[in-house]
Amino acid sequence: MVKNNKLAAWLDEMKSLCKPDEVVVCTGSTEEYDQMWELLIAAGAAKRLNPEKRPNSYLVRSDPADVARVESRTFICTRQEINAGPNNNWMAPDEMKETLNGLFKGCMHGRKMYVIPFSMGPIGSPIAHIGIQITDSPYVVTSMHIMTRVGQAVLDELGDGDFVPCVHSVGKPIIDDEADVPWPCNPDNLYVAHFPGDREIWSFGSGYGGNALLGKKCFALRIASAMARDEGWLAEHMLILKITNPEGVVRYIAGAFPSACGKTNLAMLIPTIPGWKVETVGDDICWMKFGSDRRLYAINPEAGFFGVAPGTSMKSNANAMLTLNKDCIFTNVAETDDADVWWEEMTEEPPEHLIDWKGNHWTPDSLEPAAHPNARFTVSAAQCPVIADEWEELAGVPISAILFGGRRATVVPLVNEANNWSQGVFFGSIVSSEKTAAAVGTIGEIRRDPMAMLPFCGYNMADYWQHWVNICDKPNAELPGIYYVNWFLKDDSGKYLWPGFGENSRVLKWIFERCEGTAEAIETPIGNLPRIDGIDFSGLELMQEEIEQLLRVEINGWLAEIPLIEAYYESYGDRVPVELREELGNLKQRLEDAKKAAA
Ligand code: O2Y
Ligand code: MN
Repeated sequence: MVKNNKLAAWLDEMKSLCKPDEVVVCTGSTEEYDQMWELLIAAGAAKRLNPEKRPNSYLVRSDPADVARVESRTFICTRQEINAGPNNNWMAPDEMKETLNGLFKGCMHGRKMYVIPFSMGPIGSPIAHIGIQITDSPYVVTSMHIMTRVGQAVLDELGDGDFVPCVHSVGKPIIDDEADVPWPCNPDNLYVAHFPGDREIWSFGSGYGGNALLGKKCFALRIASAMARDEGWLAEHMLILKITNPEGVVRYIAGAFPSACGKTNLAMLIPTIPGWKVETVGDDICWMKFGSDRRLYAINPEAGFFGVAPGTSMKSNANAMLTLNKDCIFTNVAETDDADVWWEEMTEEPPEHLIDWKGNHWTPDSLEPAAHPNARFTVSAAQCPVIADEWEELAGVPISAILFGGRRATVVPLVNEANNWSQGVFFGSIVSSEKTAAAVGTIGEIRRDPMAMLPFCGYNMADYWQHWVNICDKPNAELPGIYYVNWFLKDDSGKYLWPGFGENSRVLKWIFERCEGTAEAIETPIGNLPRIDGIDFSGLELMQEEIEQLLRVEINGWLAEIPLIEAYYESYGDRVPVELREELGNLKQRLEDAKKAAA
């Protein structure tokens, strides 16, 4: 029952605004989950998969106009535009509230309003926070059951405390008993609006993923990043790994990677080096707060994985595939003739016949992909065969190292250790991927994705960097080491130099041993690199020349990068931390000195 005064008043207000036929407070029970599926099946949005092959699993087809996060309709509503920064779309809070009040008026007519009390993080963790989402989408209820912790236990934990109100509607009231559509949405009036000042989220018009499951990107990153700034912690777009060495020593590593850099694969990596073990704590989001020992402790605020299906296979990510054997939701994948699922690259050969994500017949001769490229699986993290025992530890896990990774064919070496915290923040701020293929010996068009947070930082990116810099002001803080990694270097013929996947464990081993103080590094103008024999490359078919390329300090390449970074910093104006400008200036000086010395 609802005992929280703020919650009771807010629910009354939302009920009067949205005018649902009924209000249902979600319990998080299995019965509730099953009921939602009955509704979705009856509506024609979902289908139960073959229970022999995929027990208790469902296939959902969304409206083809509602298939992904929509950054162009995502807004940060701060009083002053500069506080949202050039990295965000901005609208003044009053103006946005007026627009939303108009859109939400009567928007749940003919539908039920589900009230979802959810915890981001294990219930009761000092690092966790609570949200309440209202929604008119049963699909959102099922997904929130998997992706967060839902129900009465959350309300009990909340007591009279504060929560983040998350208002969601698919934006399609049912008027005059008209027939409903299988996947109601309103893409022409889409808004995903964040109010960091009031710590509120309002989303209208989409039922899909990051637009609609408001605990994920909206709360756990955009609103939480602003909360973290105000309260001295970090809300990051990072995976969390547990690594155990052959002697049984354990360390935890967090890592930020932009999309399409194999983040979920790294989170579930199967190491190729004997005796080493890698387990998963989280695959997408990481909240870190200081513990009483002044170390940063991390939790995965989510309870499930919402992963991209296409490209996932026993070869690329066996642990993800094994996670998906039962109790899953698949959205916009293809359906096989025996009522199972398929997506591109799941098997080497595609089936002879499928029903594609739009519900049409599909054969290997079809011109369109069978699954939508952003087709997703939703599954409980507890089902992952390599989930770490302590993944729900209330205190979190102590982080020893932070990885920042991009996708660069040249210039950025396989691994580079920051000399200190501010150089590490500098690395995070310049993380980049090539948008276009680079011609041999050139740099392709570069897209910066600082800390992999470009679409997810809930305030001005330059202020966010300052917050990162300031983290080291905590007296006697024992901060993690910071490492810039790049799995995507190519040789002159355009072939990847590094095999990636499980072999990334070799780089993790070096980082682990740096944390232990047992591995050596060479100080270079760009940071601390492994010696040429510092990484265990044994058993890999790498030539000496290739190893040298992987660990090379490309003085000219970095010098060419300096004006690009200067221009990029300029685009964030005078709020860029002086510490980062100094890092850039010092890097330039060291590179010029090294060039002179080599001449
Ligand atoms: O397209 C969406 O709605 C989801 S985007 C997403 C989902 C899971 C993990 N990461 C992401 C992302 O865009 O980083
Ligand atoms: Mn993500």
